[in-house]
Amino acid sequence: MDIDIDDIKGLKRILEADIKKSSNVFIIGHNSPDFDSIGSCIGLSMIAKTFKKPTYIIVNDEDAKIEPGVKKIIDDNKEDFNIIKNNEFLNKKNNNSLLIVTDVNKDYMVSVKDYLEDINNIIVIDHHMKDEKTIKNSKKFINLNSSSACEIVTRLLGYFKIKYSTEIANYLLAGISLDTKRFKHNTTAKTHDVAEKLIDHGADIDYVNKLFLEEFESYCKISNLIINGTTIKKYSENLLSPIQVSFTLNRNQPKAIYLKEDYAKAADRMMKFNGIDAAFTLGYVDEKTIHISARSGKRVDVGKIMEEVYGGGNAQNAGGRVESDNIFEIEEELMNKVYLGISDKEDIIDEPPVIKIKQIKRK
Ligand SMILES: [Mn+2]
Repeated sequence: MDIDIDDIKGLKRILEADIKKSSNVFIIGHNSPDFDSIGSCIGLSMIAKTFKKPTYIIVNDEDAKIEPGVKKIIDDNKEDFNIIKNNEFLNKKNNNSLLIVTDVNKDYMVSVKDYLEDINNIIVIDHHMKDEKTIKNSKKFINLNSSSACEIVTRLLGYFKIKYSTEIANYLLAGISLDTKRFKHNTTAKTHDVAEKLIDHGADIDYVNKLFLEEFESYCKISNLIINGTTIKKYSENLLSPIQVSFTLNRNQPKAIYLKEDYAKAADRMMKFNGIDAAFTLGYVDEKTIHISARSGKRVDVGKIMEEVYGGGNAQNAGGRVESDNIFEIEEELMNKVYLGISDKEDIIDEPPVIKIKQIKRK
């Protein structure tokens, strides 16, 4: 059955009744969590915890793919708020579990999409438009006038008269600040009212801005790496649809050290460009160790290419390490491996139009 909840006091009543009658409570936001998603999860978890129910927040994304500001919030709260992955959710859920979905209402945007039918009680709290993919058989409070899920959750905390820490006030303010682009969009009198309450609770706009800055600096660092250090090779005679592979490394400062996660993010970001079939990013993680992150779509098996020398992984996602003080030599070797890997028919997953390779085309 689908129930629409029209007002926030109604939502409060339903939350209270449903939390009380459930054996445990799971809270989930959207995949690739942002500040609004994680902040509202933590706020809702505060509410469920006041009813002394085992309460868990599900974040199933790989650590390396979570933005640094959000990752910091998750790391700092992992234990206090039982932040778990899908597998633990599957172990702990039962017929009396309550699932609260926040900052999202489409089924394909939550990591537990395939298990929604197993959950008897789902409450969706969101500020985005509904469509045909909106989670079925749930109670929904969807308020398009709210700036953010954190705005809704901050109001709920007020109605429940729950005290919360300065840190939590900061997370909620970060969520509102993100979704309103720092109070410039979708901002109503209620948004300001809620922000004032958070500041009363000790929220500090400087702290919130610092969280944003961390995201921004990391974004720029990876953009620079991509812009200044990417070369693209075509590995095919088929002019209509050549296999295109990108190789990214810091060519101006080849000895520069980055975090392993940065290489993964750069490769992920390269894969978003149309026509890139595989992306390799390489660089140092300490003075002598080179890390390689490899990603691909359907046409190249990067796991196979990587496993030969440097490491391993699966067809779409692989990585590895090698010790060397000449990164360009390693890149050259990698390009050869890719060439050999692609020319071996077995390495082409999901057979595309016939691909013949005679030589690597160089720029
Ligand atoms: Mn949001």
